[in-house]
Amino acid sequence: MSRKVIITCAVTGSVHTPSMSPHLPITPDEIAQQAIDAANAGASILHLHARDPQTGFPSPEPDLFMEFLPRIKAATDAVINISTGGGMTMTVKDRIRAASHAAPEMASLNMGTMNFGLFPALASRTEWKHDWEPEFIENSRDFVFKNTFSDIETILADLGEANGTRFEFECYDVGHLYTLAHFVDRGLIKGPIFIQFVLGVLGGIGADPDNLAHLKRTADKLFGDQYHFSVLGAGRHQMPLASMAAAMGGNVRVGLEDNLYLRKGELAPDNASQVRKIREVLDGLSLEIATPDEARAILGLKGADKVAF
Ligand code: KMH
Ligand code: ZN
Repeated sequence: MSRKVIITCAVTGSVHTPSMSPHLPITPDEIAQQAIDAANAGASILHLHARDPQTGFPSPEPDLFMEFLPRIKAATDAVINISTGGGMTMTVKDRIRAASHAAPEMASLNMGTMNFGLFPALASRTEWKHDWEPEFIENSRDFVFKNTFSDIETILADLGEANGTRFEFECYDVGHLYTLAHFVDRGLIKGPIFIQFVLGVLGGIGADPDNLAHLKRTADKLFGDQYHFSVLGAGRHQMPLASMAAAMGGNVRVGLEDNLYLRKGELAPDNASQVRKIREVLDGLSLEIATPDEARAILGLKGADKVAF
């Protein structure tokens, strides 16, 4: 198959809070609609989190996921990827519940314990829709994003072994690639490996071209041609880094989970607008996008008929 670019759209996440953008999808209706629109715009993978519909607080509740997963599946052919990163207040056990219940084709798997600082965002806002928001963001100053070897083993066993779910391996620094290689060496992870290089999170590697080149060079050394990579640049780094990824032979991730803007000073009206924007870049590079079935073939996924929703 000639090279096709997989677009992942991460629709809402758990990093941004409702006051930061009126366009951040919160309710199951909003998440479903924006996910469907993103798929129609060209995203072949939808990376999904849930939120409490009243407050917008990130939620691990499988019942909430089940309010939008079947609707997205009925309306699109896109691959569903359920987060196991969850949100700051969740235990690892909680973070796995939705993916364990729904047995999706894909789930995220974060490859190392780290700091994850959102608190600089406090400086740019004084008014909040919900009381929980400033406290949630401030608490990131003391937050440890826990992804120990034991956590990774649990997720590989409970989701991978048990349900045939495959993973978006989120690597926020070079060491995370060595952790991934460790699990490959133990035979607990088999190809095709899909690595999401995450750049620009406060606590992870910085978002610049040199760092992306170093991540790719390291992955080439560790995994040879047995892997595919995609790139997620946090905030304003999203489009530049996704563009670099595409030019370097990789795949791209966009979506309001990682960046609320379409361009400087202009909030993205929805997720689909970011998908359309990266498609313009891909088109400029004469790159074709992968359909969901092409993404399934590239990543060795089990198929949408084998999920539990
Ligand atoms: N928002 C990303 C930087 C996950 O859901 O597993 C991290 C993420 C984690 O996507
Ligand atoms: Zn996520």
